[in-house]
Amino acid sequence: MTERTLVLIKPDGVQRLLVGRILARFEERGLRMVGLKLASVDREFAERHYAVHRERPFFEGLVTFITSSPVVALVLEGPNAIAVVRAMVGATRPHEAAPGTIRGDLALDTGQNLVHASDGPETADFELGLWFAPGELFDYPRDADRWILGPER
Ligand code: IDP
Ligand code: MG
Repeated sequence: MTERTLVLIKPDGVQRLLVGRILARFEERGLRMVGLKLASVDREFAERHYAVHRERPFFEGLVTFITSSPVVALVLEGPNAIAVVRAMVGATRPHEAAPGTIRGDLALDTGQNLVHASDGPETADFELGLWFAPGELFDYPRDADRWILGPER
């Protein structure tokens, strides 16, 4: 099933000069980029994005962190994109993230774990709508899809 999912390269990814390498992982996997931008997030927006965590003890720190520098927001599309991207990102706590995942290869701290990725279809819908206007998302054919998704696609 073709899905769309929201990914953020968080402030630590931008500040650590890892944007290109993180984007390359998703691009090489074959996922289609349908939206991409640099964005600066204010407190009110961050609180909406992380609303499900409002009652958590780490909420304040999380909001402060995500507003501390621009982030890269992207929308990726592909078969089972939500699960594929979550698997590529790895476990929330980097010491539990498998080698080969972004967090398992590049991060050590739970608060600074480089990436956000939607965790399910409803979250993805909500987050895409929050971060991107319809006109900022692009539908376009790629010749490589024949080789990435199979001859029927
Ligand atoms: P996820 O990013 O893997 O989906 P969530 O549980 O949705 O993880 O938490 C959102 C973000 O909040 C995490 O990526 C991490 O940056 C931060 N966070 C989660 N748990 C903790 C914690 O126990 N201490 C500090 N920060 C946390
Ligand atoms: Mg989450």
